[in-house]
Amino acid sequence: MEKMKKRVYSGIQPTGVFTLGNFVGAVRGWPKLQEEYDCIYSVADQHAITVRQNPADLRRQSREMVALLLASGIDPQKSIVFVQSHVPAHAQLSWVLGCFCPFGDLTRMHQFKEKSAKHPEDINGGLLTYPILMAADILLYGTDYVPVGVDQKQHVELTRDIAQRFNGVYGDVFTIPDAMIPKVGAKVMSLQEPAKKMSKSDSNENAVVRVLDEPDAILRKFKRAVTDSEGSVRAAEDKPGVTNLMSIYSVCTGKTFEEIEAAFAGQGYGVFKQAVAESVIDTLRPFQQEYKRLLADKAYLDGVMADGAARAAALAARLLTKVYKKVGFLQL
Ligand code: AQP
Repeated sequence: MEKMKKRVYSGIQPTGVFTLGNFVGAVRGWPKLQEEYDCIYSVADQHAITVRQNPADLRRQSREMVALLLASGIDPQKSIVFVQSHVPAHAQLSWVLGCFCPFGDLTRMHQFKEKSAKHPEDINGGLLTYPILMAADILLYGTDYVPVGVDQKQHVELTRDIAQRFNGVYGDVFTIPDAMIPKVGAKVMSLQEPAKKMSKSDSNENAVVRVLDEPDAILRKFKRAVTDSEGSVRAAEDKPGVTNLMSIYSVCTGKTFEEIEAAFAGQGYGVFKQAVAESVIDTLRPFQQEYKRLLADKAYLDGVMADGAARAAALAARLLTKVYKKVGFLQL
């Protein structure tokens, strides 16, 4: 695939308002990449149905997710923003790639294990083959870099394996992508169970800060955040709660861990939690205002989605045709 700039691809599931984890680990970094790279950002509704969704909610949340992405600073003139199910090539390539992915590799994925444990009543095939669809998302566009949180690293590695296996048989069809993981904030943890990542679908609202939460809710959640009994603001493996709050504060203020430790030395967690909450409120304020403005303009959002889908489909069709020819599907 001919490209002027290196290509970036990433996606987010429209499973609800995204969390501070999604924001800090992934979405916040996406707008900055637009100048240097050709960026494609998708609302991954096909991934979302691996867990049962209410159809009306999924539809609404898909449009809202587009507004959330634009509010974060993604410019649909510079980047392609689209909804995954609007470009059928993702599902089409996914089938082919599934035939190049050993079953055992899929059962080893952390996310499959975690989501199977979380939804024992519905361990469906989509939950297992999710990484194949993700590989198709990435490989369809000749992607060089995939900006994601660290929880998705294993899936990007599997994508590389699939691409290399396919290229080994048919020549250089796929670009081999690299994950792009932020140095700080790559895994924001739950405020209530700091050993677990913060997740959109967590049923305990105190554990999750959502990017549209009102300031008083943000303050309340941080005040209730689980820490430890030591009372000193310092990062350590056996202090996951405090370390998590320090990462969040570091991302929101640009301060290093050393600077944070020095600034809060001798002060209790109460003062620190207040400061973390205020830094998050300040970071999210402009984003929240822009989101409200965008969501009021449904026609504009629908136009962005239609334009994005057309541009993505045109790119995807080229690569899919090449793959179909390579594997021997009869061309009419
Ligand atoms: N806690 C996190 N810290 C840092 N990055 C995170 N990401 C997710 N959680 C954290 C990154 O956000 C991007 C989009 O994620 P997703 O919507 O594809 O789904 P996910 O990884 O399954 O996120 P959630 O919030 O846990 O969703 P649900 O609850 O619906 O399953 C990815 O780049 C991810 O790395």
